[in-house]
Formats: sequence, C-alpha cells, structure tokens
Amino acid sequence: MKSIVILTGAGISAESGLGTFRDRDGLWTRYDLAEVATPEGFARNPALVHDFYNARRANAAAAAPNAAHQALARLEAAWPGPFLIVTQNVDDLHERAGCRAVLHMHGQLNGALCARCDARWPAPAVMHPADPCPACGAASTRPDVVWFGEYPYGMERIWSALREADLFAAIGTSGTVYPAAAFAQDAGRAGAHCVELNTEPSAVADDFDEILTGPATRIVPAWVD
Ligand code: BV8
Repeated sequence: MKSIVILTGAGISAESGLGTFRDRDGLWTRYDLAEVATPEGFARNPALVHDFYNARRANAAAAAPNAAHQALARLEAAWPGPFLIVTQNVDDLHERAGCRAVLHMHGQLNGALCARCDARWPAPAVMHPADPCPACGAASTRPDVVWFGEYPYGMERIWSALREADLFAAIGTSGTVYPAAAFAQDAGRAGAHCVELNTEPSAVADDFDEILTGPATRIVPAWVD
C-alpha cells in the first residue's frame, strides 16, 4: 500500500497568525536564536527563554487550525495506507484539526521537561524558572522543545518512514534546519515522489520533483482535494 510522509514547518501555521522564523518579520529577526533556542542560552537566561515560549504558547492557544491543517486531516482520514506528519512546529494545530499521526520532531509548547532528571509533563500556560520539577523538585524546568545542538525526537521512526515513502511533501518550511532539510533527499533516494508546497522556493527546492507555489491555505486543499 502506498505510504505518505508529510513534513511541515512554520509556514503552515503562518495563516493561523503564528510567526514564522525567517520571513521578513520572523521570530529570528526579533529574538537572537542563540539566546532563546539553545541550551546555552537557557542556562544563561532561563527567564528570557521562558518569556519567549510563554508568549508563543499563548499565541498558539489563541490560534485556530487553518484550511491547510484541515486539508491534511481530510487526507489522513481518507488515506488507506501508512501516513505520517512530521512537524517541526511546536504548536498543536495539526492535532486540533483532527490529525492523529503527528510526530513533533522539535518538541511541543504544551510539554515541559526537567533539565535535571528528564521528567516530562504537560506544560502549564505560563512557566517560570523557579517552577519545581514534579519528579525531582529541582528548579530546572524548561519547555520540552528541541534546541539547536540537541537531538530531534523520533529520528529512527522518521528515517524508517522516509525509506518506505512513495510520496513525500514538505509544506511551509525554509529547508534551512537539519536534519529536516535533508528529508527530501532521504525520501527521493528511496524512490518517493517529492513535492514542495511553499510561497517561495526553499533552500532545498532542487531536492524536489514538483514545486507548488502559493499560500498553504490555498495550495494544500487544492493539492489534497
Ligand atoms: C541536530 C526550537 C544532531 C523549537 C528549532 C552547529 C552546531 C550545532 C548544530 C548545528 C550546527 N550547524 C548545523 C547544525 C545542525 C542544526 C542546524 O540545522 N542549524 C542550522 C541553523 C544550520 N540543527 C540542529 O541543531 C538540530 N539537531 O542537528 O542534532 C543530529 C545530526 C544529524 C541527525 C540527527 C541529529 C536541532 C534543530 C532544531 C532547532 N530548534 N526550534 C521552536 O522554538 O520552535 S529550529 C526552528 O526552525 C523551528 O523549530 C522551526 O521548526 C525550524 C525550521 O524553520 P521553518 O519551520 O522552516 O520556518 P522558517 O521560518 O525558517 O520558514 C518558513 C517557511 O514557510 C518559509 O519557507 C516561507 O517561505 C514559508 N511560508 C511562509 N508563509 C507561508 C509559507 N508557506 C506556505 N504558506 C504560507 N502562508
């Protein structure tokens, strides 16, 4: 049975009002990536990092899935074979649109992690550096997201799915962050047909067989339906 793997990035949530990272007014133009998305930045200034993620958690909670998220949920429901969404996004808009097979390779805003004992639990709406870990009591709680230099979640499952994929689509990602940026190459080597859906060519557009250009809320439903 034909299998589908879909990679999503910040661009699929852009029309839900959530900021992207590298577009003109992107998050990385307002925050120093090294200060808020690295373990070293967290160690230097945990309050700044919690402020950054508290704001994004509030924005994500106030946002709604858009027509692109909903189209992928229709595709998953209708697809008889293996189907996996690998998202770099830390929002829960895929799940709130009704998708079930969602793998958050860069973690989730709604997850909390203890930097000392690795315990995980649902994140409160607002996190503070002094919050005690419910397991070990240490004041070392952090958002359960994957920062630069950290190992993404689910890599073995992702690489296995890419080896089996007949169709790989990347939606709303700039192709600048690895290992996700190499997934089209991985899938293409295994024989998958690779489609990129974006408002503009990504940094790895040459890795794709097909490029669909436009806003996700228009081109993803057109591609799915
Ligand atoms: C790893 C945290 C080892 C959560 C993020 C030196 C030292 C250490 C590491 C490295 C190094 N050099 C390179 C690396 C690897 C590094 C890396 O890739 N760095 C880059 C900068 C060169 N990667 C890592 O460190 C990763 N870990 O490598 O571990 C390893 C090695 C091999 C195999 C396995 C493991 C960990 C990376 C995770 C970093 N964490 N965020 C959070 O805060 O969200 S990264 C951050 O960028 C986000 O997570 C985001 O998901 C990710 C990718 O960004 P995009 O989603 O693509 O968003 P972007 O804004 O860039 O693009 C938006 C796109 O949407 C654009 O193309 C735009 O055109 C499009 N768009 C906009 N609007 C729309 C649209 N499309 C459609 N419709 C629209 N309306």
